Amino acid sequence: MEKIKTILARQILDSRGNPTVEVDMLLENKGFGRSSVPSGASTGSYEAVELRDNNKQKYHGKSVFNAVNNINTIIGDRICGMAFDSHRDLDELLIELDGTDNKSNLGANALLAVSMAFVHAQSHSRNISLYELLLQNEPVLPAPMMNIINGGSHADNNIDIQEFMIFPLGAESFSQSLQMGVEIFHNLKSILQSNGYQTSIGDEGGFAPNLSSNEEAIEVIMHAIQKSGYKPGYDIFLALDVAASELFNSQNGLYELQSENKELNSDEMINYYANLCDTYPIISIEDGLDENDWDGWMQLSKALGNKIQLVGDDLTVTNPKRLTTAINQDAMNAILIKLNQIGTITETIDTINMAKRAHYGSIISHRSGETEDTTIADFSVAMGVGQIKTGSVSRTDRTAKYNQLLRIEQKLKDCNPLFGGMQFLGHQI
Ligand code: 2PG
Ligand code: MG
Repeated sequence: MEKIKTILARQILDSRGNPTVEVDMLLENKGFGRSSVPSGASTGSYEAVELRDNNKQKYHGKSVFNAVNNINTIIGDRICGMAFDSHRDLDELLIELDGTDNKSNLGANALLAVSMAFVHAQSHSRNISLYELLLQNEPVLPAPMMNIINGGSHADNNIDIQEFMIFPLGAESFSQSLQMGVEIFHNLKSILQSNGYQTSIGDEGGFAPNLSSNEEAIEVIMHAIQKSGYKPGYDIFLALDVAASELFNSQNGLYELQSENKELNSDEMINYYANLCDTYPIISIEDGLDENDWDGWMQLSKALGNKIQLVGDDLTVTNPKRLTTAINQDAMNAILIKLNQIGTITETIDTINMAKRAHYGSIISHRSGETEDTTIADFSVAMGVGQIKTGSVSRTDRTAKYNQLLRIEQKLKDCNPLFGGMQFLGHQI
């Protein structure tokens, strides 16, 4: 193993114009790795801590100079000159250096940037792709969940549900699924225009019109699917991320759907979803209920867990302890995986493997604030989980990941790589 020669962190900007951390790592054999970390808007309260300076005079309190300094001094002083057999060895040292359960000392943003830069440097130094370095079993090109209508805290519109995603499970390859998504996206734009709606976009590159209800968002997407010549429920399925923790009012225990003027308790929310699933080809619902509503999640699983994928995001925050609780309570059947919710590559892989052992699905995910970093594209192929959620098909922070998946698909074409869509349909239906 090569020794780490230098490590240099800096503050850069993310896709929302907020500061974030970037790291360059150089190994003694000139192996080089660069990574930058994303940032959420609808963050779960149990996520690892994203260290911000909170100095209102700078960047509205959002600068990350402390996290950057932690890398350039505390972490750099310790790891430069050392060689690590694997990312696990490095990550364990980072966790020890931080010394807290939630990475609040050095910052999960500091730790993750180093953890990711290390695997990039390793792959460069060995002259292999990142997905090859991290490969668990067989590579699988993931089916993309493409978020073509943005609402909730990712947009300025009135829609409560945060993400309306198309999921082209009927495609035969990743590139075909992307083509379907792009065609539907452009048809959706012209349908919105001809209905007199705005086509400005939200944080994840999807349209963000003001509509009369959440259901109307689904209706226009259904129309766009049909206009593109695809069959809903056969070629294209729908996936929602409700981000219900953002809708939950802890004062009265009710979920507020403002666009529809409704206040619903957990049982009523479950009925609301059951009706939507009866009417539309919805195959996956993420964060259908609040991050603390464990009883509600158990009921939701009983009601819909045999029919669709129920995904924990804020509920489980890529954390093995929260995932263990979910498994023990049978509260969901899939987990959203965000590296910065837990803070190192190794812990993220451990969480995925725990989900696999429980026969849970895993979806590798971006954050609403992203950078040009494409680590999650390679990571999704290497983990073989078959699903990725990385936004709409516009804006470079989102398309950078899809474009990297196209490169990987091209590289793998002679071995006819597995595609997650078929894998998913094999499992679920
Ligand atoms: C989510 C994510 C990504 P954020 O809720 O799943 O789409 O949003 O990064 O704002 O938490
Ligand atoms: Mg979510």
